[in-house]
This record gives sequence, structure tokens and C-alpha cells, in this order.
Amino acid sequence: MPDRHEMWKDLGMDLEAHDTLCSVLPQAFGDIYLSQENRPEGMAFWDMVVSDIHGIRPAELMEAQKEGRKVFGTFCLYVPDEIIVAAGGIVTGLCGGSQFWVPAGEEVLPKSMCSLIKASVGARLGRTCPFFRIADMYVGETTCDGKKKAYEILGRDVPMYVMDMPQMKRPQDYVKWAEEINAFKKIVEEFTGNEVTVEKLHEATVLLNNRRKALERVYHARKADPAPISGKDALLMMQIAFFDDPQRCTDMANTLAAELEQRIKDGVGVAAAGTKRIMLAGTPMAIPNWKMHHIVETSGAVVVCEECCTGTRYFEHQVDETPTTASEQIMALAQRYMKNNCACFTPNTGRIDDLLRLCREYKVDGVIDVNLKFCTLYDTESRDVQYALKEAGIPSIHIETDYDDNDAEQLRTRVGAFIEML
Ligand code: BJ8
Repeated sequence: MPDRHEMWKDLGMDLEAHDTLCSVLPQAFGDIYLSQENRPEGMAFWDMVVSDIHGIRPAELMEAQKEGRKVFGTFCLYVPDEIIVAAGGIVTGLCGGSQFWVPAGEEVLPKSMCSLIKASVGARLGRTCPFFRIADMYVGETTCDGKKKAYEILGRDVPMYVMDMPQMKRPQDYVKWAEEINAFKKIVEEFTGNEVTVEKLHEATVLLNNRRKALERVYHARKADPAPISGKDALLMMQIAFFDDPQRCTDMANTLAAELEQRIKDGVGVAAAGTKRIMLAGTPMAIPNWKMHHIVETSGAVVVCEECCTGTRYFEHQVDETPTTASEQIMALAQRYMKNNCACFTPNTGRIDDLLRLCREYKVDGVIDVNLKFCTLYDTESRDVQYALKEAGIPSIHIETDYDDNDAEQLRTRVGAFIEML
């Protein structure tokens, strides 16, 4: 692996603190990932990405910047990647998933804020993540209150644009969201110096729909029993999709899916047929948050689906590729993105429908509804989730947790007891 210190220095990173982060990741990845048995060979790609996670892609992004391309950092699935890609920009996900970044976030944010927000702010202000240094512009969105306030803080340190999300799904909200996407398009055009033409937006839409299809193909394979891939590996693929090159992501996911389809034909699985099948639902799991998957899969069950933004919400629903005018294209984007059922919407009954449908499709034995501590949106919605699952006869538990490992043993006991009774 090449020495990246010069590159990180050029990015103005805190090298000493960053070295500490780099020293713990290989051990954690080895314990959690490389210890798994019978992994698909295709996972070698993602293992390689993790082995140089702050090197390979950042170096590519910096090369692209030298050629005049702009990098946009995003925090939410509602920001339409298509617009950025159509303008020749590059999207990189910026949600922090490590406890390492939380203390730097807590220097400027209340402790009673979810770890995802604290880690994201901490990664920027602590100067310990190259992706946060590289992004030329951050794009936020008015989803939860914590994020809105965090964007004000980030906006003092880096160019920041915030999209105003509707909070309901009435006809006028679709119109409003289309207007917001249109306004965003103008900002991106100005920032990149490139016009988003109908042709370019069509190309970007096809590219990103193909990525969705490839990721969905991997998920489709997970419906088989025995499961051909662990939940941990599928999660890693999803987490890296947020910052990888979209075409490479599509190619690698399709290669992996083909291997999984062959495994299904051969009856090969990562756990014996009949192993209890768990769906995780709730708040997103940004890299390297592998905590719940690891606990579940070392407690005798396999995770077969994630109902969250680092799961099905990332790839479900294609953008209509048929529009031939700019305004129709923008409306097609608005319609697709509004199908995402985040708890920031009211009412959000579509999410309950999604959950019940996914339980059927993935033949789920039980649901673990996981909620990052201090996320009041998902916490509040968990009552409806639990009620609907109970009505449908699907066992579930609600878990509130954090990025640190202090509660790991307690969670292991609860999860173990839950799996036992399935
Ligand atoms: S579309 S889930 S990515 S907003 S966990 S920061 S909601 S307090 S991340 Fe999200 Fe977009 Fe919705 Fe998805 Fe706030 Fe909750 Fe923290 Fe969250």
C-alpha cells in the first residue's frame, strides 16, 4: 500500500490524529470481516478498498479536481446525484460512521445529538478524514433538526448549499421539490461551469439507474435460503457505493451478484439453510458502523435485508428515463426521490408498507428496529413500526444504540435472546 502521508498533508489533515484512526481500522476489519467463513470471492474488491480507504478514492478525486472537476459531499439520499453527475461533478457521501470522530463533533454540538451528525461534523473540524477535506462543496438538506443546525456550523468552514426538503407528500410538495431540484441544478451549473443539458441529465440518469439495478441484484440474491452472502458483506458494499465511482460500483456489484446467483444454484451459503433471517430497520449505518450486523451474525442468525438508507432505500425505485424536456426530467427526479420514506416526513405510512413488503420478500423471521441514540424521528416512529409488525405476526425488538461499544455485551444478550425465541 503506498504511503499517503504527503497527500493527507496537502489536504491539511491532522496527521497524528489520523494515524491513530488508521491504526485501529485494520484490526477491527480483520476481526469483523476477515474472520468470516466462506465469503464470496467478489468481496476481495471491497476488502481492497477498505485496506486503503483513505488513499485510493481520495487520490482519484484529487486527480479529477486537477482536471477541473468539482467534488460534492452529500449527507442524505434526497440529494439527487443525477444533477451533479450531469454537470461533470463527482458525488461523495460524507456521513460519519465512527466513534473516533464524535468527540471533535461534541466540541461544537450538544452531546444529546445523534452520533451520525456529531461524527460528520467532527470529521470535518478535526481534519481527520480526506473525503471531508477534498469536497469542494457540501450539499445539505432540511431533513432533521440536528442536521439543519449542523449545516450552519459546517457552512462556516466550507462552501455549503442546503436543499429545502418538503416534510409532506401532497401534490404541491412534489411541485416544491421539483423547484428545489431546479434551483440546485442552477447552483451546480454555476459551481462547475457546466450546463446540465437534457442529454447529459439523461446519461446521468441511466448511469445511476444502472447502479441501482446492480445493487438491487445483489439484494435480490439475499432472498435465497441459505443466504449466499452475509449481511456484513452486503452492508460493506452499500457503504462503499456512496463514495465509489458509479460505473465501477455497478460493475463490481454485477460481478458479485453473478457469483451469488451461481452460489444459489449450487446451494452454497454463508450460513446453513434454515438459519434465522433478520432484517435491520431504522437509522442509516455509515461506514465503519458494522456494530449491529456483527452482533447479529455472531449470535447465530444472518442479516438478509436492511430497511434504511444504507440499504434498500438507496436503490429502490428507478428514475423515469423517458422524459425529453428539462422540466419533465426534473419532475421525474422529484417523483423518484419523494418515494423515499424517511421518518422526517409526516405522515410516513409508506415506510410501514415498505417494511411489511420487505419482510415478505426477504422471508424475514424477525426485525431488529435499530435507532441511533438521540434520533427522535426514528425513535418516535418505532412505536408504529413495532405495532404494525406485531399485527402482521412478525417478531421484532427495538434497540437504541450509539457508535461506541460500551453497550455491546448488553446488546449481545438481548439480540441472542431475541434470536433464540424466533
Ligand atoms: S433520508 S434517514 S439519510 S435524513 S439518524 S442525522 S435523521 S437524528 S440520517 Fe437520514 Fe436522509 Fe432520512 Fe436517510 Fe437526523 Fe436521525 Fe441522526 Fe439521521
